[in-house]
Amino acid sequence: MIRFVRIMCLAYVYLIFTADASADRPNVILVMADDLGYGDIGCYDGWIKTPHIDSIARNGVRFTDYHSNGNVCSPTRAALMTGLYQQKVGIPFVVVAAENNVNHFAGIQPSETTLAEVMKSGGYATGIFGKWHLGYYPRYNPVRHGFDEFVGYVSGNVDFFSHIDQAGNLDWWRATQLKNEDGYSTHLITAHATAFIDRHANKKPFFLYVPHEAPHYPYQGPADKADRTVGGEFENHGSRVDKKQAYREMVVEMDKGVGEILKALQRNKIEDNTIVIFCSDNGATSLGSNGQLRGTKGTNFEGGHRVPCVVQWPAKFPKNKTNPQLMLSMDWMATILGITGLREKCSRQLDGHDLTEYILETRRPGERTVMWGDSTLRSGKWKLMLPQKQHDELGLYDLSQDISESKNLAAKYPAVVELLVADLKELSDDAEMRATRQPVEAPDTPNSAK
Ligand SMILES: [Ca+2]
Repeated sequence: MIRFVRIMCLAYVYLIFTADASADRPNVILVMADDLGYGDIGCYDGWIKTPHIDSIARNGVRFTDYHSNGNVCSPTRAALMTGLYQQKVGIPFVVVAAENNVNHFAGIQPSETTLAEVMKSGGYATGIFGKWHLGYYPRYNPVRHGFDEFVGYVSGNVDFFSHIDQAGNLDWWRATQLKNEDGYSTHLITAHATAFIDRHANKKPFFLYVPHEAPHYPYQGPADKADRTVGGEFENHGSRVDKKQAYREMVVEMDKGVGEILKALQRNKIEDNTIVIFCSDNGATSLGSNGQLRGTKGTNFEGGHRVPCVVQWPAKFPKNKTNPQLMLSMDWMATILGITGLREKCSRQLDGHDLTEYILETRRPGERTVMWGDSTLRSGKWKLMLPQKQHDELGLYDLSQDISESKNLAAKYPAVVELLVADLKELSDDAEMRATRQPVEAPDTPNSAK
């Protein structure tokens, strides 16, 4: 009898605990800018005033050693959505709009497990509003990869007003239906995101992914007009002469959108238990600023992938902290699944790490070994670059002393080079061996409403 009572008590405690754990699970909002650099925004001493993004840093944690997985769009998004190196997802390159390029047919394959799929299977409502860039064909659509709702575009960029991609096709979707809307894309993305929050607040928990277009080209501010027409001739980067000023306007408008999201959380009284992450998908072009970092988008110098990232979770995370832990886009999946208790729902071994203890500062910053493509490795303070684009010699940099990568120490430390070259080969060979293969022709009918 005593044993029976004890078992019943344990069962009761277990039920209370799991019910509470479920009720307490935080909402998660992941806002990502497109091509925003380390030296662009206020809380990174940048040249553009961004009070709303800065408020997340004040209310939470600002990372100084956060990196996009890729130095261009699609690879970072592939890693962010799967928690894996982009090579393993078969997307180490940009999925392009032009159909005469075989990379046009690539995308996120049905065999992958996405962050959205796991969150959805764990009872979360899921939505994405903005840029997908993980495949043009219906099988690649976000609603086929764990998102309940999708409004936005699947290519790398659209006209901010006409929503036409750089191949001259209309690219604005509601789930799998091509359905244009009137408005400046930054405003539309924000409006859909805040409406999603209003719809789902205080029901079941939600995962909201807000991949903004700003400040990617075409450089168009909110007061401009459409440049692109279907089948027309246009300059991809837009018709504005003062492109740097347009860039600033685009970032300011995105920052206001972040403010609208924060206001929606306050309006619904869910700010305290909602994790809000803001980050970028790669470094800035020469139009923006990567601060003191060398290189730009498209290169493996720090300016190509060390980017802004701030996060707040008022209920649990510390406030107004600067965090030096090395972190990559692919770490968010393991971190979010760890926090929400959904890790066991994902059967894959992830490349990303759960960094919650580092964010909480219950663990001191730790050294890691990570790669960018098959040519660049970071291990602790060391950065190895094999000969590559804009770097035709082998490079070794000590980032603890030389964040601008100005002194190549390869000749001085040949033993370190040898060790890191071997580490990179091992990591890279493993990723290549496990890589998902991509189709070399159209996998299904484009623009269909299947
Ligand atoms: Ca980008």
